Amino acid sequence: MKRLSPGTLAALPAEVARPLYHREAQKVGIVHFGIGAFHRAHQAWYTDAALNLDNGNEGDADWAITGISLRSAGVARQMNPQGGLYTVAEQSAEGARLRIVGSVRNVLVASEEPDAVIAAVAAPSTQIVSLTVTEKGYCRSADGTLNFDLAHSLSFYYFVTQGLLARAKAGLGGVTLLSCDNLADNGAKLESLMLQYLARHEPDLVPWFKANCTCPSTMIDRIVPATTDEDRAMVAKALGGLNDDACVVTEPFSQWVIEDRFAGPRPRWEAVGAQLVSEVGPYETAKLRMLNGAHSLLAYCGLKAGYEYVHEAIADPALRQLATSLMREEAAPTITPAPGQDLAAYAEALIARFANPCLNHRLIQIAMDGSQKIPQRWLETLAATAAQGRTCPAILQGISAWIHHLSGANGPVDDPMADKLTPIVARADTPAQAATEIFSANGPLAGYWTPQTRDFEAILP
Ligand code: CS2
Repeated sequence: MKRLSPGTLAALPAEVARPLYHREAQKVGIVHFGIGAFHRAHQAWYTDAALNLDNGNEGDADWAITGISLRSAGVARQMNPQGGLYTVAEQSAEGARLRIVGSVRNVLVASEEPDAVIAAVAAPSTQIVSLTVTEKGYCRSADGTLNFDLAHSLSFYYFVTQGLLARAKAGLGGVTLLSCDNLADNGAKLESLMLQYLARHEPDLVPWFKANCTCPSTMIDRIVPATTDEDRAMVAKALGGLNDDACVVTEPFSQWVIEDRFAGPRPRWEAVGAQLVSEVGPYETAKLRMLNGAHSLLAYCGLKAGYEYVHEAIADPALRQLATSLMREEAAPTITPAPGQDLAAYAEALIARFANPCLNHRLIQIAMDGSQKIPQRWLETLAATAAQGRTCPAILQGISAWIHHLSGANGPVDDPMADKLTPIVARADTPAQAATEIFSANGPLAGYWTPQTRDFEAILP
């Protein structure tokens, strides 16, 4: 079967939207670390729209993206033979809408071509280095500082540093480092971690970095399940029989709130739906504590109840009630909304998004890396609520189900801290005992929240 590529683009069915700009004429303006499904359905999709800007406006120019995979060659093999082209299929009960995205120029595998990655960061046309490396990709220790054993020569820190060093030597300007991961205060965190790395490995670059680079915070939101063979078959059919190995399936909804603090030029993302604001905090906190908090709750409690997908779990009245309580009664009261931000309406919209019957979003996908996700999704809410003299029964039920997950109930535990967490759970007599140890002052998740006995008595057997 033929494959999607620049040469087969003209053969696509007319209803499939495609790039209207001259792809080859664009310079690479963005280098992106972590070119997984999420980036392809989100930032690359916004950038493609900015390059298009077809409402009578001329598109932006020179924002092509070079994607970087740190280790795996899988995405490069999917995308490079297709000239970087891929399909974004938006799926809902109303049907599917397909668009071919053209903003990605190529994918480099850092472990195979490290010099090319450094050269991409150092190229004069590069203005933005963005990241979706997941929570664990930031290589933090339990106390939030940089773990230098993890941040070695195959981490983004190394490649960004080498690229910036070359820029400084060549007398080029700095870049904007744009974290697009689900961390609280992701820009400030990235800046602090980057400075810790530079102070140890390239101290002379610290003043240049401070003077020439910025790290804005972002809130990114779009539900993007891992692509399956069925998804690829559905897309091939809709493309009139062309295979697309790099396609992604997502929901119609998307949101991107970006702190407008760039070191240099940026695409006109605000013209294609992104919100450029001075303060991302309230959006980011609401998204992490409500959407992601409810997601993790549905994942652990849903798996315990025998479900496989998010839409199945949210259809269960008891789990739906639990997710609603977490969002409305536990998380929302800890958030100071921005003007016009309606948290009750947000919770309602989230329930509807979780119920999308056309997205096969696996609970086990959300359940991975719990140790990296739970602090900003649950523990910050628990700590803020405890300070107000209240407790969070829904989140505590989530913690109980997470401990059940750590016992291996849903298969091998996929978490960078599994070697610390699973032995605690294995030797504890009760989930309450395991939780007490995990969150205690010497435990693997110390420092976020200290459970009180009353927290567990009511919930955990
Ligand atoms: C999910 C997120 O996998 C997970 O942990 O909670 O990836 C979620 O789908 C996105 O943050 C939605 O924007």
